[in-house]
Amino acid sequence: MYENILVEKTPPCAVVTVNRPKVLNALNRKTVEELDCAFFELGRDAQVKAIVFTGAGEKSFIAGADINELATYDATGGAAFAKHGQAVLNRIENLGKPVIAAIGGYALGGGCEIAMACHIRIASRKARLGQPEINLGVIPGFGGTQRLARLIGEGRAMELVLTGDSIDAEEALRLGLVNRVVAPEELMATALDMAKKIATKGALAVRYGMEAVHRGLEGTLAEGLNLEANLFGLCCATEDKGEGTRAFLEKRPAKFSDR
Ligand code: CO8
Repeated sequence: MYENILVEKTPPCAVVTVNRPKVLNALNRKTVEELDCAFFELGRDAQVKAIVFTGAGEKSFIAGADINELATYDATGGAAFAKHGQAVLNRIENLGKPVIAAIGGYALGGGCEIAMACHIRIASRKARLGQPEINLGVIPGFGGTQRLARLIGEGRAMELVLTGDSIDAEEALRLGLVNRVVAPEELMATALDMAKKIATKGALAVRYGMEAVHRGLEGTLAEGLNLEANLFGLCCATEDKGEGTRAFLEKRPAKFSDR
């Protein structure tokens, strides 16, 4: 069992909650390790087709890396913790099933970074996002300098990383940092509804769709189009494609088997 996180499975969805509300769900080493194990396990669980990721309490999603631990790192320890965190966030990003961040409050530093490794971000009106590391004399270390620039553009990422200013949910929506802003009481229901909706689709098409969008951004347009065509071809070899097209022609809902 985990000490700092909660994992609730209600197939086809699961909810992962960072559960350290007294420190606004700050990420210490143990929590990062637990997230690594939990997402590894959820990635292999065929019953789970979509995941909602959130933080306990009303005040915070995740207020960053645990500054008590950060204070103790030398160059070697800092690089090791950053690399470990990056590997865990890469695991989330490459899970092959959608992870939806439900951001109820502060998503700062490592919290903003982990939200950016998720595939979709839903924020409550009370959320605040940012990369305040510069105020601590460091820079983002869990991929923030890279994913933020890719999501919102270089100039705007530069401003957030260099000023350390946090922004509210509406500004995050305007910048494309979050997908939607909802009332606080609607946050979990909105995220879960989206997870459930995606879970009704064929898991292979979902995985290939994610891969095409995400990997495609890493190369040229020609490479991305080639990847898309190959993944489209793979979809055409699935039973789900047979079922999806047949169901449409027979005017009934499709029942995908994820094969
Ligand atoms: N780490 C540890 N404890 C924290 C953190 C944190 N990141 N954030 C909040 N807490 C604790 C506070 O110390 C406080 O504890 P206590 O009650 O014992 O005094 C408790 O949570 C409640 O916090 P506040 O009293 O400060 O609550 P406020 O509502 O006044 O303020 C803020 C909320 C604005 C979110 C404020 O707590 C804050 O600024 N927190 C720090 C945010 C931050 O700087 N985050 C970035 C951390 S660095 C980082 O994430 C780098 C990631 C890459 C790491 C690579 C590692 C090498």
